[in-house]
Amino acid sequence: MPTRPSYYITTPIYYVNDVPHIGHAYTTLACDVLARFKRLDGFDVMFLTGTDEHGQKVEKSAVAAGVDPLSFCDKVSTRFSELAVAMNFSHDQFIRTTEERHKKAAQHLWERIKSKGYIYEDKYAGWYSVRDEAFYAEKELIVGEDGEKSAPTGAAVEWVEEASYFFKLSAFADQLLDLYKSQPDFVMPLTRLNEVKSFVEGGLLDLSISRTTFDWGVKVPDNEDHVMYVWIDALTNYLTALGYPDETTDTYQNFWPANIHMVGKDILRFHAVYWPAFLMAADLPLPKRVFAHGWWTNEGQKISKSLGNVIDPFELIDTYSLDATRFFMLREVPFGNDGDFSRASFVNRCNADLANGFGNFAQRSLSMVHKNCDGVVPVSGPLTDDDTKFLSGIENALDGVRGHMDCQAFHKALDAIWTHVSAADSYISVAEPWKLKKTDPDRMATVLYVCTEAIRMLAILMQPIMPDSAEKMLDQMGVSERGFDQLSAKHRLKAGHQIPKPQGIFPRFEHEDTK
Ligand code: ME8
Repeated sequence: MPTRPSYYITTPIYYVNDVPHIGHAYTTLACDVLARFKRLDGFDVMFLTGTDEHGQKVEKSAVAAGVDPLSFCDKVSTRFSELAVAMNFSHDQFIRTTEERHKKAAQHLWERIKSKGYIYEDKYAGWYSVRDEAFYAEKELIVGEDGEKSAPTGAAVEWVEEASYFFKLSAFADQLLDLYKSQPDFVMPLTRLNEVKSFVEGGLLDLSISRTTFDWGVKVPDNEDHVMYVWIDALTNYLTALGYPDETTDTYQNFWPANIHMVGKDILRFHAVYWPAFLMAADLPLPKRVFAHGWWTNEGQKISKSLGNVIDPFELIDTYSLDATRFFMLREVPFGNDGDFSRASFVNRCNADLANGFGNFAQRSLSMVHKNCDGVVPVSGPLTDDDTKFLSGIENALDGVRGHMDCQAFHKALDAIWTHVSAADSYISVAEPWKLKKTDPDRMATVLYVCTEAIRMLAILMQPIMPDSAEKMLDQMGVSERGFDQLSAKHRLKAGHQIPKPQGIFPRFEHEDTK
């Protein structure tokens, strides 16, 4: 039996120091859309998300909340899994770094890197940012007017001196540069690749990979005084989920190396420099791609708890529906760029593309079928050239959409689909089936058949982005086979299926100030 190609996609695992917001929902949504797309396209997919629960930042938040770190993690991690349910994410696993299997994997990877001679003991004296959970070199810091130093991200830094194990990162500069050269799509988009390259070209210092001044972390093997630096612990999660250190399982064999690690631009260095270097040191295969997307701001401002402008994805879903929320996030901003969230653009975009666009076309067509064709999918007469051209346009859209999905250009994939929504609108406006009932009922039946068939194919294509709405639409039409292989003239909609009175799927929203 031919085996299906495999596809392994991961989100960052989110810190549990804070509850989830739109940024977290965004990254996982992008992965969810890709995972759903690949499954419908015949791939065997492993989609991983989860929470990052160790480190000083999480420990401090637990202390501030007055609870022990694990109870704190249990509580906040649950909020992330609730978000995954609310957003209808289709992940195969939700990993937590406090799980035993993960501790075992992280310790194994450590020992393996150590056995190859890339870990040594010394003392760290330098700058650390708890907010970023990152070490910074002196030359990277920004000095404010008052002489205060901060991280390039704006986060506070503190001077740290403690016993530490080090990873010989400096030994991997050439291999990393070779990697970026021989596999230029290892980091995407291109601007991010350039950033990573210049960071490595600027010289790599060895990396401190253990801490001794707190103990909320995975213990370093054979030295209980040290806990692992949270990033070496966290990055290992991508292996843990596949059963590492057992490399013989089918799951590990099928899915490692990962096809894509999706991350925000803030954590690119960890994924595109440190992670491949750890894997090179351990002599393990490297992931195929790290994609770093852009940053959401809220009405022009950085999103932050202290500014009180965090966008709550649960609230968006309650206010605007799940699928409108999913659609807006990936349709509005070119994936990779920064994007500004505003309710006005949310309402405009969803009204134009969903309520007035696809929703209106589907509602009009299916209502006419219901009213004029005894509620059943009509029998089509011979198709005109225009009918065939319109339908084959949608049929052939998959290749273009696939190409965009393969380079994570979600906005282009949606654009490609919406070109056909506009074509559908023009088709029905020109064919005017409402005028044909008396003059040419056979032609009316054919036009309505073509419209219904277009809805079937468009709904199939839209499943990854709006799974609930597409499902409702396909249910209404009695379509049970929904894979992308169904986008072909061979699988045309059967006449005779009873269509219930159509329910509007996409509501029209009002602007806040006109309510
Ligand atoms: O960095 N816009 O976790 P984290 C877009 N635990 N995306 C955003 C965003 C925004 N305003 N804010 C957050 C960590 N994100 C580590 C990861 S992985 C082995 C360990 C998203 O909770 C974006 O994906 O700080 C970003 O990279 C991630 O949340 C950071 O999540």
